[in-house]
Amino acid sequence: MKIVAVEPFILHLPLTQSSISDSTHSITHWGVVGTRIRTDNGLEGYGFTGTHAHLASDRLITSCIATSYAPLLIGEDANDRSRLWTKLARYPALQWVGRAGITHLALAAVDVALWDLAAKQAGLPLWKFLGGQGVKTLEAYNTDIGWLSFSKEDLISGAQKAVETDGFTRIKVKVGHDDPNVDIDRLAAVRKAIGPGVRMAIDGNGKWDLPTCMRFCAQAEPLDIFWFEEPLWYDDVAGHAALARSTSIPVALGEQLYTLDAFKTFLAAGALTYVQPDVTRLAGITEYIQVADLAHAYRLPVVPHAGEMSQVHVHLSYWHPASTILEYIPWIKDHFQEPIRVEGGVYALPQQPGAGTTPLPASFERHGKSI
Ligand code: 0YR
Ligand code: MG
Repeated sequence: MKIVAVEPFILHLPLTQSSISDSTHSITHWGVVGTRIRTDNGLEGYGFTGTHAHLASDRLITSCIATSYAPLLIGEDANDRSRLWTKLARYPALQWVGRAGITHLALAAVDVALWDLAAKQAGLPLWKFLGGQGVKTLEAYNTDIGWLSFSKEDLISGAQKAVETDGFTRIKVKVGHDDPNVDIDRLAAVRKAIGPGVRMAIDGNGKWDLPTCMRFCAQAEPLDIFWFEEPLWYDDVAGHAALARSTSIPVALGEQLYTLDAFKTFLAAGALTYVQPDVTRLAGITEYIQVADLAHAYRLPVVPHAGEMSQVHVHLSYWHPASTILEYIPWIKDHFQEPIRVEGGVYALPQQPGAGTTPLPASFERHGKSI
């Protein structure tokens, strides 16, 4: 299966709300930035990273794919995923300018496209191609009800609807106001509205410092918080370890970690409990598997961050034995040949061959940007 074309693309897909904010970002669109890879047997693989739909930085990613990676891929055997990953990641001139960041996001897209191709060639959904169902039931948690930009009233009614009407048993609420008491007040109101049985995680998106987090956690503990995600600056290993020691609320992170080595450092320091790798920020499925295996060796749960809005992670989570639950944000699903589907709080098992990454032709026409 020889690679004959590498064709990068940029899609800017509108959110289901007009805009949302967490503690550090405000966005109106999700960026699906990646590549199609064509092979001589007529197959097309798709892989992409996730961005905040900023055209200038998205073009840095597609430029890396088009000008640096494509020449290294054309003519190669698409089935040599591991060899090609190393060829691209360790190409001396590229390694010099980026072991993380833009080059890594670009490599993520390429690697996912190669896995998509392999599964399509086998005629199997990725989870089956990888070895079948290691997890019986994959529960979804709803992030889309909990944005920081929502008023307290909207937050409560959205959480109630997710639980009572849609059947979610898990939700996530964003925190990170300048005054943490505002967050305590919002979380207490949500807990009161949804009752004690629903799992409620929270996500700070790296905004607060250690003393703020410690004080906040002491107040939040009675609210039965399932995990506190990205409480501190993304790279602060010692800070997360100190926080983890000081509170009974489990720490979660990973969506901003680019490498296996970064996960190793956090895990070895005892700085996190819920491990959140993302195929769109790690260099694809190849590196994701290494991280999931590493977490499994620590007997910690793997709960991927949905940089691809779970189109790929639903396959990986149904396959990998360390997976327990998966984030749900329904922003981009309807732009794909096989959209993710959650019913009664549980993910449907994908059926179509591939990694779930093939966008619809109409979405390219309506939302494609020039690279
Ligand atoms: C919006 N999920 C997250 C979104 C989300 C961010 O900026 O990208 O909140 O990725 O933290 O857990
Ligand atoms: Mg997060």
